[in-house]
Amino acid sequence: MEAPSTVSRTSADPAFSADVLACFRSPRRAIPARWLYDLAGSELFEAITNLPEYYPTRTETALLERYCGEVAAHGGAGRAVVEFGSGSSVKTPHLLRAVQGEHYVPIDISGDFLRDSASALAADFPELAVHPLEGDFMRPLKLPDAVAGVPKLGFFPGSTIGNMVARSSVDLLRSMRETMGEGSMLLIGMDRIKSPDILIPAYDDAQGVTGEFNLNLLRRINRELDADIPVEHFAHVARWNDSYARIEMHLEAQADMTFEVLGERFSMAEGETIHTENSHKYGPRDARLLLRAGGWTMCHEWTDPDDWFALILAEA
Ligand code: AVJ
Repeated sequence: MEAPSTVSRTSADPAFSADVLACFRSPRRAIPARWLYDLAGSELFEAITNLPEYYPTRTETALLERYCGEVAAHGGAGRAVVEFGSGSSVKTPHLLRAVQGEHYVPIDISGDFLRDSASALAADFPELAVHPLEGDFMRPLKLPDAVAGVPKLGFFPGSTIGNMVARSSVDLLRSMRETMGEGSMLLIGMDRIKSPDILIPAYDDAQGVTGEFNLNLLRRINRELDADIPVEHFAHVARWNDSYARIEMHLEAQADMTFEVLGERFSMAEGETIHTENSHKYGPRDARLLLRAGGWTMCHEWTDPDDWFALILAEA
């Protein structure tokens, strides 16, 4: 008789293993950016937002501090705020205070994260009805009954839309429109196209934090997928791809190598890269066209004096 299995190897997320194996089996190696954000990756990203070279977070936060009153005046007042990806506990209070609506619906794929940020907010806004919704907002979702018939203001800060290729961003904007309904508004942050002299350091900082953030993906693969990738033989690379108007993050092999992932053997040659993230940038007209393709019309836009980042209010 066979002994019952007592092996307690941490079971890998099947979607993660599928994406990683597909990457190494393909000649064009790429891994979806969402896998960068495990606990260590999320902490490193948090550190990135405080770097002197990384202008987006502080620029957007300043715009929100300054212009949320105008967002309310341009039709946002009194609406239920629906936040897509409820991470940004520092940004949301500015909007909630200005809009003065009765309802807040934070949406996130991670239930734990959602409950933490929702309860933190509920403490600061005792009058606000908070309705956390666990789900994947890339698809249309059914909002809680409590906000049925209440006008809605979607909130999608952080230039998160920049992570997506054009086709996926349009799908997402259409899903948001379907989730919230016609007559809804959307406040979205988008990073502007600017000189690579500003962009590259923002994604390749002097302290090497962004490099650590990128390399953490390989460490995660080693940890969770029983792999032996020689992390020390990879270098972080940030490139401006002008024809796609995006910053690309890659991990570049510094030597020929072979390694194993989940029992399968792979090789990479010196100079080959793994593409790990895109960060698309949008000029003023690009942003409007993207929104229109997704079913939204821009009503107003606020930018910083350098025009580095835009906060855009649109309606469905
Ligand atoms: C979280 C997608 C907005 O693209 O600027 C920052 C991610 N990656 N530095 C961005 C990121 C490296 C960030 N977003």
